[in-house]
Amino acid sequence: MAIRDILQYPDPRLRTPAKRVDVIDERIKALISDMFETMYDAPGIGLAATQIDVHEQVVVMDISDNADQPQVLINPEIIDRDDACDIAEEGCLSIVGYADNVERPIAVTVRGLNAEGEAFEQRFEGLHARCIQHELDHLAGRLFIDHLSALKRNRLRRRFEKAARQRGEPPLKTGAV
Ligand code: GNR
Ligand code: NI
Repeated sequence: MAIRDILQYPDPRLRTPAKRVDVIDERIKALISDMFETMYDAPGIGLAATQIDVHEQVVVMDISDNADQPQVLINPEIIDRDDACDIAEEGCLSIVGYADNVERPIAVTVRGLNAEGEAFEQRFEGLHARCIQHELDHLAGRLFIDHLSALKRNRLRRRFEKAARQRGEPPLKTGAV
């Protein structure tokens, strides 16, 4: 088990679409275990493999107060979404120090595999539904700030590029984020 580093926006690797998992082998099991350790340590209520620079469709989630409801979603797909939306504040372990309101469907039905490789289909509501949509965005290379206005996003990009420069990271190619 190991806590892995979480990529920080505007790292262009956060834009990599994740590939489907073919076989749930020891490597994927170790990945899941490291993802839980990294998520609980942060702490966060969800983590997509993308965030630790592994571009495979794996999500871990636990929205409970006691860290006792771990859930694994492999190759997750949203197969149905409610028409009704609500707006609530989101944050992201890859965009530390910024939170904002995002509008999303209030419930989604998800199809995928669990940690044992068994197929599931489940309807999620409330914070569960919001977290899943946020994590599935990560697997597609999207971030919650992509749902904000272009004005806000541009302002945030400049702010986080400056922070990255101050950490001594190399400048990005124009248009990379
Ligand atoms: O810890 C997290 N909290 C959160 C709050 C509202 C909506 C989504 C989230 S997910 C976030 C952890 C994270 O960045 N997952 O990708
Ligand atoms: Ni996130």
